[in-house]
Amino acid sequence: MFLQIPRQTSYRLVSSPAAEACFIILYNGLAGVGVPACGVQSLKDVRQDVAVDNRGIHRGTDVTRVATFEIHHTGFIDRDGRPTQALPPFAEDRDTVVAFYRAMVLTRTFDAKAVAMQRTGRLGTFASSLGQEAIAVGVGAAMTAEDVLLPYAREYGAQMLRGVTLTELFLFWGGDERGNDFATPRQDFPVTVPIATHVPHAAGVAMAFKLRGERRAAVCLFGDGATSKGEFYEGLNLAGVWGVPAVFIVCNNAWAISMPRERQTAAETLAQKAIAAGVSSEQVDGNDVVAVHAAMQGALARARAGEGPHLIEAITYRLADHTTADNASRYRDDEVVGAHWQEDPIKRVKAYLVERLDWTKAEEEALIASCTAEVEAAAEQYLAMPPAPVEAIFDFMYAELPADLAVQRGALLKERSGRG
Ligand SMILES: Cc1ncc(C[n+]2csc(CCOP(=O)(O)OP(=O)(O)O)c2C)c(N)n1
Ligand SMILES: [Mg+2]
Repeated sequence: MFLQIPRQTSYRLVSSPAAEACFIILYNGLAGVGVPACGVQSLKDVRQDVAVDNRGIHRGTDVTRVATFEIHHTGFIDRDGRPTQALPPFAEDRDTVVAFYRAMVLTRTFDAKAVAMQRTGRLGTFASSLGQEAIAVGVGAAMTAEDVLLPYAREYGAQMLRGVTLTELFLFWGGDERGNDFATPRQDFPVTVPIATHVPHAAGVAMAFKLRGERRAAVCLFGDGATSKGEFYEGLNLAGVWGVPAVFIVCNNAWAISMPRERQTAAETLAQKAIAAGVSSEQVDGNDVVAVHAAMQGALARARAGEGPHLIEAITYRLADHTTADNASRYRDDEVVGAHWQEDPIKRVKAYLVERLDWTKAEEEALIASCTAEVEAAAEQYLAMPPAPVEAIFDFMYAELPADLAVQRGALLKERSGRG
């Protein structure tokens, strides 16, 4: 079996002209699944070793390597805020890093307020993005206004950067569909609660851009659990075969509700799932906003240049419950969660800012105060809004309401007017 391979995973697929196909996976020159556990240093050795496999079955010696692939993992800033390698130019630009930091702090401030409002009966079930702020911000900041975002549920950091207001976000999480009718960006998709169903949509959106010759990209985010669903494979397959300008981001937060990552898929990395669809892919430190942003910039540039889709697996950790309807302490250790707080994406950007870009205490206090004021103002605006008219449940699904629903709509209005 393979062990966790943090930096770079290297595979060689070897086929056999013999009746039964032979499938060998090697890691850094060492034999993996299905191969005798001796060191395999070269293709020549492979040929000798595969004559008889570890169950004594003859596999043939005349084999040809038909495909190779590698998954690379990139990180730039470690958990203490220290650069681990030469940084991309944007990471040396103070204004850019401060903008990332503010967006991440704003996300977390909104998050805390949303949880508090749910707990006090003023918001619906809410999916926290605690610990995942670097992904949404790194992605959202790389997009242009013309691109289209297809989010899952935890990416309001990206939605905010694209112009969705905090009031709209509160409305949505309060169960009010007006929260999805963004003033801007008009063509972005709303939160997609059904897991992975928006992956084929993203391929379709990107296909439209390609057909029209527009230099735009569809950007689709989803979780690790989504990569175990059919729609994920179908969407990736379409994107790969059509060669469309789409970027897929897997927010690998190690959990799908109570299902740990290792129990829902045997794949060694989630990035490698794209390879079978002919889609290039990579893995990044999802707690490092610089790594996420750099990967996104590259993927978007290639998509716009007509070089097709790309998938980024961003490794992070869900620090909160799955949603406010969950109690994660029933299925995971607080100690493990505590250890993951060391990876906090906000803490590390702050440390980087302080150490490298002279971020001051006064600037920090001003930033916190302005994020808090912004969130509080939006919450008040949301709470002050009169509820949507009840007949709105009929009004946005059809261009022309079917007769049976029109009857129900009329009956509802009559009943309500009767109540005075
Ligand atoms: C089609 C579908 N099946 C089941 C659910 C219930 N459900 C909601 S979130 C979730 C887990 C998703 O896990 P992952 O994709 O890793 O995203 P995360 O919530 O961890 O960010 C499930 C199964 C759903 N929303 N949609
Ligand atoms: Mg998950």
